[in-house]
Amino acid sequence: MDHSIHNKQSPQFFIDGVLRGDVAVLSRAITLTESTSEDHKKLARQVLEGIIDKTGNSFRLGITGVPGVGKSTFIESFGKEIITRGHKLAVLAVDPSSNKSKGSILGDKTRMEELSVMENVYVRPSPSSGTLGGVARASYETILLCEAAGFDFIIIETVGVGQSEVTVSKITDFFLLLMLAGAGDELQGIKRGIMEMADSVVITKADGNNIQKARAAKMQYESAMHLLQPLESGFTPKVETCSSLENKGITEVLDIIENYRRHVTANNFFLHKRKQQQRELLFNFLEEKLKEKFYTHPSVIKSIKELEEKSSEKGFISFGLANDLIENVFKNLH
Ligand SMILES: Nc1nc2c(ncn2[C@@H]2O[C@H](COP(=O)(O)OP(=O)(O)O)[C@@H](O)[C@H]2O)c(=O)[nH]1
Ligand SMILES: [Mg+2]
Repeated sequence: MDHSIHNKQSPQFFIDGVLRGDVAVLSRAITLTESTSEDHKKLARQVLEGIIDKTGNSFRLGITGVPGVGKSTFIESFGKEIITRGHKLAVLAVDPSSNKSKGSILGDKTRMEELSVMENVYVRPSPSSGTLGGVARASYETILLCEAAGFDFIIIETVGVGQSEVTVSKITDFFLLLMLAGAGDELQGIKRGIMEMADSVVITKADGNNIQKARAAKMQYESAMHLLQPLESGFTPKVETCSSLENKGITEVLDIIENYRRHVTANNFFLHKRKQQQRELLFNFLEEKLKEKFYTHPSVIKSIKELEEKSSEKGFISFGLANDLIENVFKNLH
């Protein structure tokens, strides 16, 4: 990330640049939304307000799977197919490894060398540090900016460890889970919950000696997915195998996603889900802010300390006093 830029420009400079599809300005606008400086935050808010009418018109695809499963390689190959079908593609990589050592896990292909230099493609690493709500908000705002800049297909790559994939599933229209054949669910860190969130599964690296294993895995996952609850979308999750290196199974995956898109557009689930997501993001944000404001307020810190002392004197927690503390905070609200 380029910290040397100084954002002395007016909100209109960013708004015009983003709407023009100028990726240099787009990148700077995204950096603003990620900034912790109050000036930048204010500017970012003005920019977002200025572009919001031009957002929403895209398909947002979340891709997850353990490190090394082949997400970045898949996106290289899959992204080219998306471009061939006439889309403008933005790829946001939520990759914790990119911050740390440049030497990466299992030959990581985060940079997507070929795809990132293609016309109509924009590749951007996203921040993966900070609170879940923070990552969700920053990624969501990045999506909005990319949409305003004319990108109508957005891919978010996330690592299937920890909670980041849950976050990503909350800001995307379709959630694709990549799996390795024969690695065992436990080894892949994939919990049942993640499978339940997946709109479809792709078994990667179905090439060479791995083809048979991949086919067997496909059948296993197909039957496993049948045991799960039907999805709210009314769409039956599909399982596909692919080889990103040999470019096999890639168009099939895009066909699945386009079928899904037609399906949820026809039954209105597409908009319904986006509205639900917006509501959830809003409440997550409010909860996080509320907590932060509360626990960092000097008089709350003081009151809590007193509360702890009184509770230990009495030998029990005084919920009454805790309640008074909250009531005091809200006393002045009308
Ligand atoms: N044989 C084979 N190897 C692959 C395929 N896709 C990815 N790989 C390799 O798997 C390793 C990890 O890939 P990468 O895309 O960085 O995985 P990510 O961590 O999930 O993003 C790299 O060495 C890739 O070359 C594939 O389709 N076939
Ligand atoms: Mg990767």
